[in-house]
Amino acid sequence: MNIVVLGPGAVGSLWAYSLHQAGHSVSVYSRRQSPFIPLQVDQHPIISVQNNHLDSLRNADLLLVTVKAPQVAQALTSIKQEIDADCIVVLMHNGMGTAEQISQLLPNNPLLLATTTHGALRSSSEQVLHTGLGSTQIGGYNQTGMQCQFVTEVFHHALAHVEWNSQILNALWNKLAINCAINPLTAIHQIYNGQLAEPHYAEAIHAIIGEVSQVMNAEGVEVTEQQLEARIYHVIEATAKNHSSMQQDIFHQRQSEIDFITGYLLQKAQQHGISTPTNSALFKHIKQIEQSWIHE
Ligand code: KPL
Repeated sequence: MNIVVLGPGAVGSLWAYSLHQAGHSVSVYSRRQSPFIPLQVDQHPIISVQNNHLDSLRNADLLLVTVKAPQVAQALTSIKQEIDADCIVVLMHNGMGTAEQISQLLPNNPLLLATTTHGALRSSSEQVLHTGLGSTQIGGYNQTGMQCQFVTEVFHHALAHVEWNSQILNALWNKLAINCAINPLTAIHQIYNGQLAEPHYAEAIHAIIGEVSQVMNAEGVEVTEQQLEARIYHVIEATAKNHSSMQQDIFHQRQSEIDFITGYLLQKAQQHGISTPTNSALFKHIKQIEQSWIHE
């Protein structure tokens, strides 16, 4: 397939490299200016892929979008004219809310959503470390996207394990719940994920989960508070020595994904008339931190 990866950060580069090694014609679109960029995963051979190559984009069968949620709409708007109406668009990032934006921007394209638990870390401008073997779920968002189940094989062949999920929004909601509990707290307190297991965070986590589970149920996602709590503490333990993406964004004074994590939750809660005082306070706190940089 002709595949373009939009936003070759750590996860995007891992996929670009893996899809290239699986025999596909892969190029990337990035903020970098050079016509070719080198890619390497761990100690595997370095490859060179075309960057910002208009013809590759025009001929793309599949566009894998791995920029962060706040950049998705802007990145796709800038190249919209060059995307063929048959090109399959796959969104892969933390958070929710971009699918609504992109299905309006590219109404005719098959739209798929994916969530992955692979760990990837950029160690230099060309090298990415595959820090954790994970799995990926993928599913259709619109009618034509739902007919693209074959993409599962393409992705699975490149970087196992990949499963088709006909209820992909449920999977994204479950990931969102984990991000709502871990990301704002670790960012505000500037702590490792594992520190959230300390007893003084239990009350806050419990309150977050209570609100998130109500919104999930109202959205038709069946889940109990107990199930969410068990999953969240499992991730806290499994990623104990990691910093969350929001902790990193706040530390480096970069715009966080709060609008597409807690912000998305609050938007849905409001539509269902569910009160969310704990998540609202966390949302405001992160926003205040982000706004304080502007005045520095
Ligand atoms: O997805 C994550 C993130 O950091 O954004 C978790 C699961 C919380 C792992 O750090």
